[in-house]
Amino acid sequence: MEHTKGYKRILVTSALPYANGPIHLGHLAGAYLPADIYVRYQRLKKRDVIYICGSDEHGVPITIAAEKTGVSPQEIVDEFHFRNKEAFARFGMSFDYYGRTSSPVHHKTSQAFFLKLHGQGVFKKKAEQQLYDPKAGMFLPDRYVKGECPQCGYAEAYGDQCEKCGTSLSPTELKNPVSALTSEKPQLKETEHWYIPLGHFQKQISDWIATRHGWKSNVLGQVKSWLSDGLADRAVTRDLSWGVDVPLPEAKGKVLYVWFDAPIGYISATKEWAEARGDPHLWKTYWQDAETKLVHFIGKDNIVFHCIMFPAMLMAHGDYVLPNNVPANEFLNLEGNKLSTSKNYAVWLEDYVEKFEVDPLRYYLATIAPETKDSDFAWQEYLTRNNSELADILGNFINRTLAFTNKQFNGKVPARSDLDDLDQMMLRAITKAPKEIGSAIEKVELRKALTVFMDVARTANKYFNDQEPWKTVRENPAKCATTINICLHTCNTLAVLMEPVLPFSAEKAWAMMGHDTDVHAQVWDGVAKIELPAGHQLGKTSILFRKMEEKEIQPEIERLQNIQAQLRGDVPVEETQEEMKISYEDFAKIQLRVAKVLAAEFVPKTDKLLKLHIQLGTERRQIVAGIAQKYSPEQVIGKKIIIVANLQPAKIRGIESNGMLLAAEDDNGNFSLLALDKEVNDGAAIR
Ligand code: B3M
Ligand code: ZN
Repeated sequence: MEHTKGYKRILVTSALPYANGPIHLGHLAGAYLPADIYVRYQRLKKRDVIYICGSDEHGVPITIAAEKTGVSPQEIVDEFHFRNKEAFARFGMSFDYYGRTSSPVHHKTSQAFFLKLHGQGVFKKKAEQQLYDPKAGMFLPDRYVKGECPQCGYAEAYGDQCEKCGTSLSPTELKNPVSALTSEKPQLKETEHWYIPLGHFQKQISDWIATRHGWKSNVLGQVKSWLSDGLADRAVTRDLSWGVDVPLPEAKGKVLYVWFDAPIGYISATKEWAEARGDPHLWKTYWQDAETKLVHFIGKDNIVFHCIMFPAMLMAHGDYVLPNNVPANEFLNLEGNKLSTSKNYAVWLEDYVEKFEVDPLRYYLATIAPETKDSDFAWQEYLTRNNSELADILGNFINRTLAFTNKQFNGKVPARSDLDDLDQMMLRAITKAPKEIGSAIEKVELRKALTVFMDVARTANKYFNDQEPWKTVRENPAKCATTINICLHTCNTLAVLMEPVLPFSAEKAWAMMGHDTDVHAQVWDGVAKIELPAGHQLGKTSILFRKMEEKEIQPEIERLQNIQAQLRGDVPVEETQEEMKISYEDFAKIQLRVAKVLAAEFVPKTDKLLKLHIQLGTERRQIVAGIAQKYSPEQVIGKKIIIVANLQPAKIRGIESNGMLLAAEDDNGNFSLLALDKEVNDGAAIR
């Protein structure tokens, strides 16, 4: 990677996550944690750096999520924008600004961008035949067409891919296609779209890529393969109702393609950041001054957009800087299997932060960052890394040093006198650490940075052992004082050097060293030189890293194993039950019971869901039911209903549901709750 030399400021972005679902560990390891570590380091280096991110709120993924839950796209993005923003904050993500692409500034900015390119004659307008749903009155995105896979015959293949055999498809290849919205047979209908002819930028992109020294080989590999295939025209508009309207009178009902507007979101968010700082023009220096180093952190599936499509847009526009680096990461697997959002095979950040500490996760994820190839998250290894590295090496060194100082020196820094070889060696190790760790972070080699960091703590533990201060305290007090002085000096340095990766522990350690200043505002280069004056009073000592127990992670491991067992078919899954006969034992596992509805209310911002408080004999529970379009709260209060009582608790739109009610629905949409024929007490079992 090119060094920051020669640049006046750094603009760092992380991919804007789609606001259609929560953040999981795969996201963090790919595009977010590495960027946060990089940015925190740059701040300690006292460089002018800003870190921009936000929600990607357009695109078919959002409309699909909206349809699935029966709410509007706006409700979906409102929910996940704030949930994700909050989860990121709890994880210590230090964005300078977290925007959203539904904002008016973004709509204006991306429309102006489109118009500038349009005015310069950059786009090609092409008419073509696309699938149209006459009943829904709309053109169908690829994902909205279903039909038979031409490869394997699977009947439920999507217009962009068959989920059974994995083949990429185009919707016109499907046999017997139907609209996923209405089940109508789609018709071919002509529509017009604007295309960016990427081929026109082929030479400019290739020449620019050739100057990108130090880029990661996985990134260059992908880019070069796209280039050697030859760049094709890409549509930048879509026939959809959700998105940024195409700002042309003849483009009614059309919106910008999400991959056209989303990267412009980096620019709009920077504008909003500048506005919020009361310096509305400040964004321009970050985007338009050649002395800005622009770095995009992304996952590997976004490479083509950040290394070809967006740069081509920026080149065409002409006013903007191009990315200096795009350190894309490979993927993170989970317990040896691919992460899957739809199968719930993931560790969700918002769940994690409810149960565990943040820094051990940041540490473990950074040590397994998928920098050059896919890597694997395993709970057992997470525990081991926490216990044997954070607790036993780093935490142990700091805690034993502080405990010793408290006991033998009343919590005050003892004076240093003559230095022996071991003292010199320890001082050399911490003096060179900032530079070594720093140059690894500069190259976004986080695994290496952490290895060097942990080695300093290892060296420090060995130094403590070899100097045997518990003996010299009696035999040679001056030597003991020198040893402890150097150990404290080392703790002080480690407190700052851990900040990019372990920001919460850094705060704690810094306070334990007796500082009332801000650890996040220290100077990376100077930290090893800070003198702790003899007599300096340390702060209150507490355990820096708690050891974790197996039983804390066991439920997490079991949850993931259960999902895998279901996917393998060892345990029946919902989707396949339709065609499947089940044994009596399986049936007997389901506990059906009578429940009385005590209270009912609409779930805010949805039109399908009711939240019910129910009585089951002596027990009270809450369930969420998708019946709001058929029953009002008043109609169900006081009723006796039938529920599945031993379903695993689930969160529906953030609300805990402890059971599922039963209802019948026919093909005409007639809908009825299951009711009892005679009076029976609530809580009664159904057999
Ligand atoms: N939302 C895709 C993704 O989350 C997309 C990134 C946009 S970055 C401008 O993978
Ligand atoms: Zn197939």
